[in-house]
Amino acid sequence: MSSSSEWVLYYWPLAGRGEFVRLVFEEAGVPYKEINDVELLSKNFKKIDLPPSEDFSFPCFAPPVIKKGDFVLSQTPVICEYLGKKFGLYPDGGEEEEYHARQFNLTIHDFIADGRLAFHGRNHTESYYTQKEETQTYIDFFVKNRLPKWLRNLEHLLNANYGKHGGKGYAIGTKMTYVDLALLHVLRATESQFPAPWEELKGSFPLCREFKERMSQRPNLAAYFKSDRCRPFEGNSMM
Ligand SMILES: N[C@@H](CCC(=O)N[C@@H](CS)C(=O)NCC(=O)O)C(=O)O
Repeated sequence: MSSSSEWVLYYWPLAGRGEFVRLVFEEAGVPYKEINDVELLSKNFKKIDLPPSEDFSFPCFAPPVIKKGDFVLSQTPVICEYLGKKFGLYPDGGEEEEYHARQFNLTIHDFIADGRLAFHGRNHTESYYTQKEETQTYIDFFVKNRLPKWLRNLEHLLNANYGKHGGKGYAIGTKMTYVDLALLHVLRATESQFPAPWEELKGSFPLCREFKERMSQRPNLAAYFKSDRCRPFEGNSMM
């Protein structure tokens, strides 16, 4: 049971997409409780023949899901935007900037989804370990063709914003937003999953590298990364 004033995050007991949401809570310094019970999550989000057992006031397809009182929300980019707005991690430069933030955030989520698919070439709902050999071709293709393209776009986005705002160092506008946290997460996941290409490509993406180092040192985030709340990357799907 959770109290009506408490934020709850439902997610599998791993980093995964849940990490995007955790970073927003952690940077904002807002307490949250996690429910990582695999049986409960499976009942609600895996078994197609059962009605949801947990009290979700609005149907959700898959975790991460957040809940506070009666309010329930899923879809990671939407959750992060919603929490960002609530916790002051939201652009303040007007409507166009808000949409640019959303564009940037969704690009990051496309990158994560593309990377994940490469690890699940035969069946995207089955574990990587059941298709390790078959999917290696997809991983190789991703590393050669897709990874540099995604990173190039992220580098361009940072360059464009830094140029516009005299090198303020954020993804969007002149202040920290939920997009910075999403970008930090995807860059950490990339480095962890693809250490050799990350090293090889370092000359091509200096802004991304500097951004990742700098953001990781923000006090709340640095404390989180050192804490046992922060789970290691799985190493099997860029998450
Ligand atoms: N677009 C959704 C995707 C959610 C998703 O695929 N969640 C995974 C874990 S990262 C899951 O549990 N999927 C269950 C399923 O697709 O059946 C989001 O960004 O939140």
